[in-house]
Amino acid sequence: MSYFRRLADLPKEELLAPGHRLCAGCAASIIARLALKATRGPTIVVNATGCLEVATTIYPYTSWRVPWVHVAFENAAAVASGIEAAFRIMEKKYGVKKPDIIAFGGDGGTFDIGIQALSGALERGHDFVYICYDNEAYMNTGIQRSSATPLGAWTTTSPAGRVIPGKLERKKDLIGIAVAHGVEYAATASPAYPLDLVNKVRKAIEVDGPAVLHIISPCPRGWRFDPSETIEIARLAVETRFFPIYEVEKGEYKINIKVPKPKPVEEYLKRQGRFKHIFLPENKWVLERIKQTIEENWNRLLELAGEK
Ligand SMILES: Cc1ncc(C[n+]2csc(CCOP(=O)(O)OP(=O)(O)O)c2C)c(N)n1
Repeated sequence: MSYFRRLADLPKEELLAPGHRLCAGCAASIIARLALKATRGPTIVVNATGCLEVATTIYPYTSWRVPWVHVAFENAAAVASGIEAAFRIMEKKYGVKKPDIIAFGGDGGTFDIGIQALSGALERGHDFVYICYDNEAYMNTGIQRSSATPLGAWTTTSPAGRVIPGKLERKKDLIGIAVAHGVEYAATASPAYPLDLVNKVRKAIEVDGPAVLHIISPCPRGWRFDPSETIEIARLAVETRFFPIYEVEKGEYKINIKVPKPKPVEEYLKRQGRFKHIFLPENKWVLERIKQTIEENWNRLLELAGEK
């Protein structure tokens, strides 16, 4: 079910105010703006440290037009759990309306350092939405690799050179991890498909229990592309099957954006300086491995979605 059919149906109100200090072209602000348009209100946002948090709340200013809680790097899901548990009791005792609770974390704060808090919250079944905006590295502290950094990408801690050709490991399957906890709703999204994104956030909010969204968040600084190209890059990630858009509802996988004729992944990789070295003759094998990874992942999803 789609809550919003056209972009014109989205609320005009901006709950993330302009004037924040995120970089030009940063997708995290687009994702946060869109996600807040899906909220029913009242809403409470919990934000793990990372670019989104530090750049929107430089003292004494804030861009958040909803109640917002700063938490440490590792415990966004734990704090969201506590807020939800408190409201559950207040609802029962005093009839207070439970707010929409959204936790935002970067990939470092989600895939790596916040994974235990997230796992605990999902297992306990708290009613909240966890949104990972995935810029595929620890950007706020200077582009260090995370377990969400894709194979072959240059970062400052997976430097491409004579010793290694960028990151040697593959990306972790965050949605698979969420689904393994038995969550009712988990999905991926891209800011290049805003209606799909907003409708998924709304669906995640409406679920009675935890829901996890994994959203690709192109980063001009860390991925090395021009800030004007963010949405194009976010779309190419989908059109090349590099970042498939799918959802899992009560364990059932569904690919939301079919890509029958994928564009060559080179079109995506060549646009980003972080993959520049992949096109050197000695790194041909890395490109081949990237292609193989994409194909394996797509086939895995087709199988899970019963489309094979
Ligand atoms: C326990 C802890 N370790 C390290 C830091 C320093 N730190 C702050 S933000 C950040 C990077 C965050 O990366 P990510 O979650 O991917 O978000 P991004 O900055 O990319 O938006 C780090 C390492 C911290 N605040 N707390």
